[in-house]
Amino acid sequence: MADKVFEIIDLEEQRQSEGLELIPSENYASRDVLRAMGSVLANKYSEGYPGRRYYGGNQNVDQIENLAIERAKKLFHADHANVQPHSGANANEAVYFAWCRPGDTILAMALPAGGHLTHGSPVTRSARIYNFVGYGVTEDGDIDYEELERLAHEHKPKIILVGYSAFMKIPDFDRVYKIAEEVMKESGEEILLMADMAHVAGLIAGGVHPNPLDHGFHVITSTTHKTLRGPRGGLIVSKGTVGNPLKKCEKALENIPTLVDRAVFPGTQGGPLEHVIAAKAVAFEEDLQPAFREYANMIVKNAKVLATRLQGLGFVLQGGGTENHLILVDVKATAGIDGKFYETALDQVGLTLNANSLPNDKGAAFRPSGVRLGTPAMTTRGLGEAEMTKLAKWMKQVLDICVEVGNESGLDEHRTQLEEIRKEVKDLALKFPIPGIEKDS
Ligand code: DSN
Repeated sequence: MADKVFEIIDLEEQRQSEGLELIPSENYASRDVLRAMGSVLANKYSEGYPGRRYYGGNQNVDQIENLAIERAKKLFHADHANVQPHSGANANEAVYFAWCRPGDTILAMALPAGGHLTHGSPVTRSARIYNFVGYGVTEDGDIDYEELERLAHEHKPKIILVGYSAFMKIPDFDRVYKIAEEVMKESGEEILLMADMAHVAGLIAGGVHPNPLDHGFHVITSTTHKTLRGPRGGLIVSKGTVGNPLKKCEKALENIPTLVDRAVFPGTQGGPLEHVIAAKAVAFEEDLQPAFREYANMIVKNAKVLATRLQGLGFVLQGGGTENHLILVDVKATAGIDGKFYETALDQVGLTLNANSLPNDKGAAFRPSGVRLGTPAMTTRGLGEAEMTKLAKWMKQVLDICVEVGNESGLDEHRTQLEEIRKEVKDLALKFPIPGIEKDS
């Protein structure tokens, strides 16, 4: 008899197929990516790096990891890639560890402004070890560069970090580079310019978003499962001289590749997940194809159309719209309800997104005033302008129901109407099968 786990996986496959995934950090990996992840590579230990392992039997694994490294370098115009981080959080942790001592200052976007937990939120390990100083965003949703500049001069950080999980503008990497240069002149100390591009890495790879490494940044961290459409995992790419990771090297920006390698293993991780690294290699090859450039372009196009349609229906959007894949709706300002209630109601019709805090949000962390959504997953399924229009219409219908009933328990009064919308969502979703789980005909 099949394990219960597989029954539940089937249910999840059905949920994904019949609903529309609007969470901007999720996507659908291809069947080849899934196949590599479920391979015998999962059986292997390979601590170390290609050609320098602490275990025997790595002749095949070495080839795979080298492929992943070479493809990642090509995607991001990098001198070096480390494909071993288990996640984006681990990738960030490794870069901090590579460059900072405990107590050193890191200047990063504050969490309430759209930054990520691992950029120094007080509840994380990183905040206990390093001294994070947070910059914010302006009224129109852009990075507050004046504040960033003032804080950089005041605190002389060891790292300036540009990265976020709820930000809709294209960062001005040149401006941050210039700020760092001025501060370095004052202090005589090198500053590491780090970009956490987890959300937009696929847009960079697809040529529709600037690449921080082309604008003087030294290192990019990322996840591999968001817009890059690979397996769940992390990645670090950098500029500099690639040295022997088994040997100590001087702390200098030029040595960032080696410092990063040493910080990933043995600094912060043990055995790499070579089945996941194989899946990263497969995804990176897919990302290098011309079709991926079209995909990246379409993600942004869809996001802009969706933002415009939502605004046309009265939705208030943080920052007035989007320049990337991500939209932040101010649900409170739009309809006087909180983001969690709206998220719950949308879930009932098969539209999955997440409640999210807005800059300077007065709502509780679990009941913030906004919701965050995006187009990477829907674009993978092939949805376009016409479907974005339908989606905005459903979102408005559900919002109106929420306003009428006032809270979650009231949703039952509109069960029939919600089920009708759910059926429309399902009918549309099934017309756009998920590439990785399409059945053979
Ligand atoms: N949890 C991710 C997101 O949803 O943005 C960031 O790592």
